[in-house]
Amino acid sequence: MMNVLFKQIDRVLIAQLNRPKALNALSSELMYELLTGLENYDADSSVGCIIITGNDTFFCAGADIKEMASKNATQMIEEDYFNHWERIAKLKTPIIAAVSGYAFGGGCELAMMSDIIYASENAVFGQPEIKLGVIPGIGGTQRLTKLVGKSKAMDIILTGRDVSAIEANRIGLVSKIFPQKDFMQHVLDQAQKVANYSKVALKTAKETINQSLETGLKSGVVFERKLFHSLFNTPDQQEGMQAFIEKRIPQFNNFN
Ligand code: DAK
Repeated sequence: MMNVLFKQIDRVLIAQLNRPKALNALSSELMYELLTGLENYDADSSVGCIIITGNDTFFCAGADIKEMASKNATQMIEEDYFNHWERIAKLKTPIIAAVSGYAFGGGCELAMMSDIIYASENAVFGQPEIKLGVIPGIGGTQRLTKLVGKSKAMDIILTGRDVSAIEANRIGLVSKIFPQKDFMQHVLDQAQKVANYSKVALKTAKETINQSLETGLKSGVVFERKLFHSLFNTPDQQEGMQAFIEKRIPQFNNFN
């Protein structure tokens, strides 16, 4: 069985985790399929936005505990376990995590590696690794802290408690909550909106926002301005501004 189902709707690529018997736990096989699939679509100019999702009741219950359980530290270090997952964070196309139901451990971390997290009303987030005698290992301690601040991150990671969609939205983990009914349609509408903009502008915006997490304000603003200037060398800038002046919808280069 395929662990990930890929489906393209217009300019939006939907990657649906599909390992229902293990609540979409992230086995090596599943991650291999997800990573290679996403990297291929990332390079495809017909894809302007990616959605990663699960199903109505679970997004993903985390790294595969059964696969990890018997490993020792030597194996983990030798394999540099989880290191390759960072390839998701390197993708240039905007990624939306559409979370309905559980997003625990690596599932929550996968969502945080995405650019936007939309949650259904029934979404539940958590980093329960502490209950297993470990800590988040796919960026959770770092990304959660950057998103919600030290105090909340400590509370969530040290207690391993559940975080409801409402709380996740309030503390800035989630971008927006949509009703459970027609959740995917709401997400798709947002994704279509993003996907129809200029891809080069989208990639540049994503890169610039991510840079703000790595750099101070002054150099970050310089970085932004340089990329802003460089966009004036793109046909999409010409088209976008000309269309505004002529009061028509822009036809970005994506549609070649
Ligand atoms: N891995 C493997 N199988 C899982 C799983 C997981 N994460 N989560 C659920 N399953 C499996 C269950 O074992 C069960 O399989 P069978 O018994 O039917 O064979 C099936 O999915 C259905 O699960 P439940 O029967 O438990 O379903 P419930 O609805 O009762 O409960 C639940 C749902 C999500 C509350 C519960 O399944 C649960 O608590 N799951 C574990 C959630 C969790 O702890 N996630 C964090 C995973 S650990 C590191 C290395 C590793 C890590 C960190 C650092 N370093 C290298 C530094 C760990 C990372 C993680 O993500």
